[in-house]
Amino acid sequence: MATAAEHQTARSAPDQAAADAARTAAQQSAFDAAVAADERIEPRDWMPDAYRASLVRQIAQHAHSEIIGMQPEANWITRAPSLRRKAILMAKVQDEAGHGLYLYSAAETLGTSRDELLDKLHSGRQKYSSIFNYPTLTWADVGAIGWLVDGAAITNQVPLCRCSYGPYARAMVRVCKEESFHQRQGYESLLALSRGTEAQHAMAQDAVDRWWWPSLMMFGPPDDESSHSEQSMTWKIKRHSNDELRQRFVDICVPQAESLGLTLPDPDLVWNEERGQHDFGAIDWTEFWAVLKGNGPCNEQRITQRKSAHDEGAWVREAAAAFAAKHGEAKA
Ligand code: FAQ
Repeated sequence: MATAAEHQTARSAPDQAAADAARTAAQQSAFDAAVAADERIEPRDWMPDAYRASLVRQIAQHAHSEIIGMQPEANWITRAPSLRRKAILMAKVQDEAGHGLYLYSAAETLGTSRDELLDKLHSGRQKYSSIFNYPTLTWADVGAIGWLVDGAAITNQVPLCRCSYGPYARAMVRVCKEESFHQRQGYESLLALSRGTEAQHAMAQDAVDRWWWPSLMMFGPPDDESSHSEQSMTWKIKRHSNDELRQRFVDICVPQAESLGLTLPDPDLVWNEERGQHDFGAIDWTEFWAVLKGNGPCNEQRITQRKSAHDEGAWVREAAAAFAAKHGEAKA
């Protein structure tokens, strides 16, 4: 025979389900209202599971891009042409590591651990930006990365300073300030080459020829093939579509290329008076999807190097953890 308590539980279960549903609906309304009012969502606020998952996906991919992105440029640290250029490049590569740290911390506020995210990067379950699967063949590539890759990153990330998720938006403010310095140093470095000897000018032009199209791909697939854009824009994670930002970037780059005395490798690039924007040639999306699938020129090399850096750095993480534990004990 059922006890009084069991009767009580049986009676209250549907009531409980209704109460839970009402609470979730109220939380969803409060979330929607906060997003609509351009308020920030903070880590302890209620948020839909899909919003949390999409943020973890994007922030993790962004963090991974920052640390994998250290590799192509680090390739030139020991061969920088002067002490000044070397000091600038070392500072830039260190900044990228710092950006990775802010971003992993932002992702951790959503309930994931850094170990889990790195594990997903190393096992290919999370992505990093397609751009870092291209090689840096000459010193001019360092300038082209600064001008074009950091330039594209800023164009994409300035609107992220207004992202609805507070920790991500705040991280972006500092990242953008540093990216701005990176972009300027790249431009200045390319300008020096462009105005240098004939061979230096040719080297700068060759680098721009190789980095231009992959930089346009950084903004992601065209809007009609972008699986996340619509939802991310409704949630105000993204403020503009991939194509809008790509167009903005092209329009910024054209006059800068002219000032640099370099040409952009696109015969279809032309000012469209009616649109008030530049028309530009077709992007090779087959190449983009191939790179995403792991078949770019350097995918394998980047992940192998990342994993070995992680393994070789194990003693540093262990030492830091032991130090923190010792300090904790001493305090206790
Ligand atoms: N590479 O539906 P969408 C930097 C994936 S930081 C690889 O349009 P979404 C600094 C996308 O994840 C550069 N994968 O996706 C630096 C999705 O796959 P999933 C990184 C890409 O998220 C400079 C699928 O395609 N910046 O450069 C790419 O709405 C120099 C469908 O795409 C950021 O991460 C790509 N290019 O829009 C460091 C910025 N594009 O996840 C060192 C933050 C798309 O379903 C040296 N992220 N995919 O498996 C974003 O703004 C967005 O995530 C987009 C993509 C715009 C990248």
